[in-house]
Amino acid sequence: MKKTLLLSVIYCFVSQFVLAGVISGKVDRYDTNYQNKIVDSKTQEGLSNAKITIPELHYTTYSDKNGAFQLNADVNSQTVLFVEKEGYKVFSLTVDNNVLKNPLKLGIEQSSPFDMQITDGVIHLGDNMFSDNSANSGDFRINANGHYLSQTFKRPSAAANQDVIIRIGTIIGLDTKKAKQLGQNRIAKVYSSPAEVFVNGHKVGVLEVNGDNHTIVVSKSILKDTNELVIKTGRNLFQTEYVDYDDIELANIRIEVQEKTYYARH
Ligand SMILES: [Ca+2]
Repeated sequence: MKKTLLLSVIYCFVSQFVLAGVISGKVDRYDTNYQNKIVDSKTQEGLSNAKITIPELHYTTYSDKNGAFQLNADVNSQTVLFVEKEGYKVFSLTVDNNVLKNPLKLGIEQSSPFDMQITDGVIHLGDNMFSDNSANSGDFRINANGHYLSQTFKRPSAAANQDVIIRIGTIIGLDTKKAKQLGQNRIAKVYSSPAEVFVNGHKVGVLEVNGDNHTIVVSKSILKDTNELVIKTGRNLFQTEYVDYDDIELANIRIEVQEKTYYARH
């Protein structure tokens, strides 16, 4: 049941991509050979020497000359798997034992000169107080760095007069009403407000659902040469005695230029 939900979430994000006409973060089942594989998302060719990590487990491995890799990691609850390779965008995926039980074929996308990776590793926001039934609480081994993330970024030169995209590779642990409705946590009654995303003090989006590859468009009208991105985690709406921040994990945040527009103009 859990696997079905998870895969639905993954497929849901993949379909969003197809709809948006963006080729990125593709994940599908690899049925012909029971081995995990890293491929180029365009050519489908296996990619050698890609680095596969699960930071919370201190696990690292590399793909072989055919792009194949084995994962001998025990992932009891959801955590972030990264794939990194020179010349490719950092790829991240929510995994657990159910996901890893079946072979994964992960398509990674060639990097664009306009992308700016602005976070490294896994960032935990919150207060380290969470229910065992919270979405994916089991893997919260990183102490919270506070209830918000603040990061500055330069406006990409290719986006002098256009919107940019904030791409959040992976989100785990949101206990919002929507996450609860989707069966992403098992808390009986309570839920939290969504995480909020601000650029230069303007609210540009909210994060309500766990999963991979969230995108938020930032209007050129609020962009400056140097910008501040702030992501604030939500708070438990049923705790009035004190503030209980939603403990969440974010990974793989980058700023992207809408390349189609860029290439169309040049
Ligand atoms: Ca909390």
